[in-house]
Amino acid sequence: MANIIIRPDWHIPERLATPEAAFLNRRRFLRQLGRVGTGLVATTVAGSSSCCADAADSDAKPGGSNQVLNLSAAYPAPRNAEFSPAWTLTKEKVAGQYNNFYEFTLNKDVYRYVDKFISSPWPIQIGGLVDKPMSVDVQELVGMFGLEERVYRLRCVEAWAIIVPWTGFPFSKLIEKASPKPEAKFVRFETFNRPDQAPGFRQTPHYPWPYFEGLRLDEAMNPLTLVTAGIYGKPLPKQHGAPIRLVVPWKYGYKSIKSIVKIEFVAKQPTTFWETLQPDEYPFESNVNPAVPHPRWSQATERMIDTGDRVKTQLYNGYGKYVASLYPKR
Ligand SMILES: Nc1nc2c(c(=O)[nH]1)N[C@H]1C(S)=C(S)[C@@H](COP(=O)(O)O)O[C@H]1N2
Ligand SMILES: [Mo]
Repeated sequence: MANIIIRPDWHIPERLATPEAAFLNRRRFLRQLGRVGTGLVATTVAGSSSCCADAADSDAKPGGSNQVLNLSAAYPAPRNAEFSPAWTLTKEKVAGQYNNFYEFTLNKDVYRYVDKFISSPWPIQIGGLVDKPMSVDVQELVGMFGLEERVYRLRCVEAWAIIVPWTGFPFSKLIEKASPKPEAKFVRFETFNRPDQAPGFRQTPHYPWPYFEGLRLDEAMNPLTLVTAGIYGKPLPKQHGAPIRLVVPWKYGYKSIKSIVKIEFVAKQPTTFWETLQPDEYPFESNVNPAVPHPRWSQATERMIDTGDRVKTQLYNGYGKYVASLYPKR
């Protein structure tokens, strides 16, 4: 197939440039958390409530003397002025009822199947080729880096698109903290694997669960790459990837892996879930590109899911200013 993206001979710069912190109001964030001094307590929520807010709810541990992190107090987070375009947002309800999350269902009505999914507590392992591996609960992780809001476009490979305000922090901050060794050239991400909490696993036993994805380290360090805990000024509803996901807005949506449990720094390009299933259709790089059709459909235009408007797809989903330099002409 002539038009498939050819896997490039990647050039990884010797020195990883530290992206300028675009905007972070950590002080305000910590104040909102009501956190003073040390002793973050990861909260435990027994069972799961019906929808959406449970990732933020927190209860004091019995007998615990430390202050409890109350993430709901951190919302809405301050908007980063650099990512505050005048675009019309996709309606919240539509975005929350039209999702891809194959752990639950192959259809778009993921929100109907999420009740059993327990998204708190949520330990995350960060390791591999790093000087400072960590195992932290998501609340503690978010407490380390603070939250900001950014309006991004998200383009699914299926040619639909949304414009939504995400709440998160630049992945580069976490990478700097973990301090990758010089051999680390890629990052691998993994989602939960709980067939008892999500019905999709058993409907697709031939899929290589758990869902896994990857980025080059320089893509991971790009200031656009957002570790995301919220949407529309609230903690992520389960169907959007509670309690923590990635958002990589210049790549097709499947790179924006949901409900992450593991982040690993590796030397070799990792395989990905979709690449394992269909390498010709879902290559590792997967940058949004209107000139490269999917083998089974055009990528020249996309449909906004709430209005049905058809708009022209843009190279790198319109984020060339930030990412074109990662992909020199070849
Ligand atoms: N773990 C996991 N992450 C996932 C997916 C999935 O099936 N499982 N689907 C991806 C796809 S194809 C898209 S388009 C986006 C959709 O994100 P949204 O539902 O929040 O709009 O999530 C991505 N992340
Ligand atoms: Mo997608």
